[in-house]
Amino acid sequence: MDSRKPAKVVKDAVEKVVDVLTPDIPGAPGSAPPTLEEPTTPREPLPPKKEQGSPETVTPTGAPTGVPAVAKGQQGAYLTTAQGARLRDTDHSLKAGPRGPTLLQDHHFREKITHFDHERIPERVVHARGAGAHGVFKAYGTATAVTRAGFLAKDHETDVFVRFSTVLGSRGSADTVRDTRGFATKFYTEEGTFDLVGNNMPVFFIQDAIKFPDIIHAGKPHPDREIPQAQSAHDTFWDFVSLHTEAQHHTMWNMSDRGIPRSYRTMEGFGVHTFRLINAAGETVLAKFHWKPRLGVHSLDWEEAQLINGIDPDFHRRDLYDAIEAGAYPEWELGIQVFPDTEEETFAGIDLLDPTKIVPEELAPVQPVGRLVLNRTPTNFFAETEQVAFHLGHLPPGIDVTNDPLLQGRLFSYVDTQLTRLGGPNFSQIPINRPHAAVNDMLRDGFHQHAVHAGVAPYRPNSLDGGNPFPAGDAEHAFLDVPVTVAQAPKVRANPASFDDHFSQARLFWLSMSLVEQEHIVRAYTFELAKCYHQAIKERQLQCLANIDPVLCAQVAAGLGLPAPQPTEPLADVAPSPALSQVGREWPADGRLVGIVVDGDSDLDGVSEVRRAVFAADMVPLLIAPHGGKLGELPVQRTFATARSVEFDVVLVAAAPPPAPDALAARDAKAGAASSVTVDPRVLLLVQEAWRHAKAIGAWGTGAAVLEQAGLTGTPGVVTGDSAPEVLAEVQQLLAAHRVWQRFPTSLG
Ligand code: HDE
Repeated sequence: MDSRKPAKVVKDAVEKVVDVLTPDIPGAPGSAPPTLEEPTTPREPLPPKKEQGSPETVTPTGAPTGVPAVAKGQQGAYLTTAQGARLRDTDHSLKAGPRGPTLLQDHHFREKITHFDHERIPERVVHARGAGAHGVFKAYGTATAVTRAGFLAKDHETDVFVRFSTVLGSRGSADTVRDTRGFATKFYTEEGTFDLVGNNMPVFFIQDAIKFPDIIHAGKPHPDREIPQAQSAHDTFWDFVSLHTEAQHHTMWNMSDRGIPRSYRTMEGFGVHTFRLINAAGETVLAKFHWKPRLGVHSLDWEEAQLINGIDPDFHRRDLYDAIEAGAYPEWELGIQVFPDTEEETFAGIDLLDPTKIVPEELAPVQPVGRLVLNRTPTNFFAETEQVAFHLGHLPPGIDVTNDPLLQGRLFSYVDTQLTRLGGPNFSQIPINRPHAAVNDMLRDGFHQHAVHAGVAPYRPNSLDGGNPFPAGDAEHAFLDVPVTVAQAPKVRANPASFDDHFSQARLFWLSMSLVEQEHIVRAYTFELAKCYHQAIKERQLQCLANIDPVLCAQVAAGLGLPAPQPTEPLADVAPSPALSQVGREWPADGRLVGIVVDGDSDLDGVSEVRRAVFAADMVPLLIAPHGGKLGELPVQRTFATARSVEFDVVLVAAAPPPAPDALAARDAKAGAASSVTVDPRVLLLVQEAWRHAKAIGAWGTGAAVLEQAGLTGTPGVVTGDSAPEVLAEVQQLLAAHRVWQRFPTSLG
């Protein structure tokens, strides 16, 4: 509306309203097309995207249900109120004259602002920061001997939604902090939804759910200043874990490279608890779930992680979405460790109900049962990733719980938390949470009830609804609570005696690491404890480390400048588990980012050839040049001003770009002499950082001069040569090992 001519506009509007109030209402269903002149230039609406169907007409994963998809909230060409009344203007509130006060009667204004005021919902109390994706799980059929779960039958395909997360940080915190990562998977099985709500570490800080508020209060920012955000490097965290020594094993995982994953795509996932599986014959086994990433377990370097937190706080989110959109679909194999369901519920002397313990893969191999592929990013972050609600009690027939006291408590917590977070008990009706199985419950009413339930008898037994709904049996795939005998025992607030062993598996983990991984662990403990203000807390944690391993303790103590205490209990005699180490194996390099430094003088034919070869290897080439635009026919993706090394898995240098003349002049003037630097300092920083983070580096043509000037030539993992494809081939070999491990200094061994 043209605000410079209010009187005329109001008069026009009144005339139009009079037009509208004629019996043949333009635009009403079935009537002639509206003859109203639009107040603003009419624009064709964008066609709705495939996934923008209304909740009623699409399944949670976006698959149409057969009813024509209608984009609720985005129907029709015209802007409307929430009730569908067409609007002339949404840019000006209704005022008593152009300079007058806003009128209370402006219902459109109030509806718009009120809705906006309530757009935010409480973030998750833990795991607030996350990223999700849709995918498909296809079973190998290898699990049918141990479970009747239909989705694990051979070649069965099940839609899934996965949400990855950090634990401590709030919704807007950075991705690459040192923390545990959530790995929660919703399988929309035909026998009811199965939620596998796991982490990227196989153990937990506590053995009993009643301690969860304690560990989380200790890890969250201090209550007075609300710092630090998304960090464990502070007094309250170390105060708790050093006193509550059952946390030591998980803490060791956090201090290892597992605490800073390179990507969600390169994380393992673990169900943590032991579950009970039941097969068609009614036989049971105990089992632990594992996710194995196709690209291998790969982590960041700590300095790299810290830089990324500033340069690209959305690093993991971006990586996940970019990979899916580029067709490099993230993949995991689901595996199970299977144990006999004995009365003791132990295996090889390890208590299977203790969530601070693993069973080493060498003792119980992980048997693959299916493959997960994530192939679609969410259409709307809030509707899907934020509103998805996981719960350990979402179990299909064939999978049941055990008495792990952490698992038992979680069975209560996950429904309870949604009542506040999603505003009531009907969260399973939110599109992303809707089961793909037919639902016929007798739950009724409540906030945000979307269903229009028919019938008069939501109770059993009934005669008025013909006895519906009917109980199911085995033949109808009913859920089975395994009739486990509950021991005759006094009611106590106590743990089994085996839960008292707090150090042996932390030691097992430490001894299973390569020297370079041990060095990283030492540095992580030293960094985190050095951030504590209280001397007593550092000393108490050193005592825990002494009980895990004297070398570890001595190294951290030296870094802190404190004496290393003696162990207060005998060191556990444990065999290492090589499967825990990330070093020494080779993995596919697809999906990795290759930065290529070029300038106008580069061998552009060589660069083109390398780009093609990088694409052919399913990796992503990104050209880094002094300026944007194009070099010859080649598109430039990053400039020296925007690129930082942490973005790339490997850096190739095709030219030795000189410093910009003004930068050189300024530098020379400061130094009082001509500079000896002949390569742009930003390129030198790029390769030096890549080197420090143990990434493969390659150069050909004049590019070799850059590595020469950076002092990197001839060091491990630095490849130079005349032929661009040959340099790339060697670099690709290096990538398979994830890092040039020998570049990390180590004082151990
Ligand atoms: Fe959770 N946890 N948790 N947790 N957890 C939540 O549920 C809780 C635990 C895990 O992406 C909350 O919906 C208790 C272990 C993931 O939406 C809450 C205990 C493991 C996610 C909750 C644990 C996890 C959560 C917060 C101790 C690995 C994110 C929001 C008994 C096996 C799910 C929500 C998502 C989220 C409670 C321990 C994994 C409050 C009480 C062990 C991946 O219900």
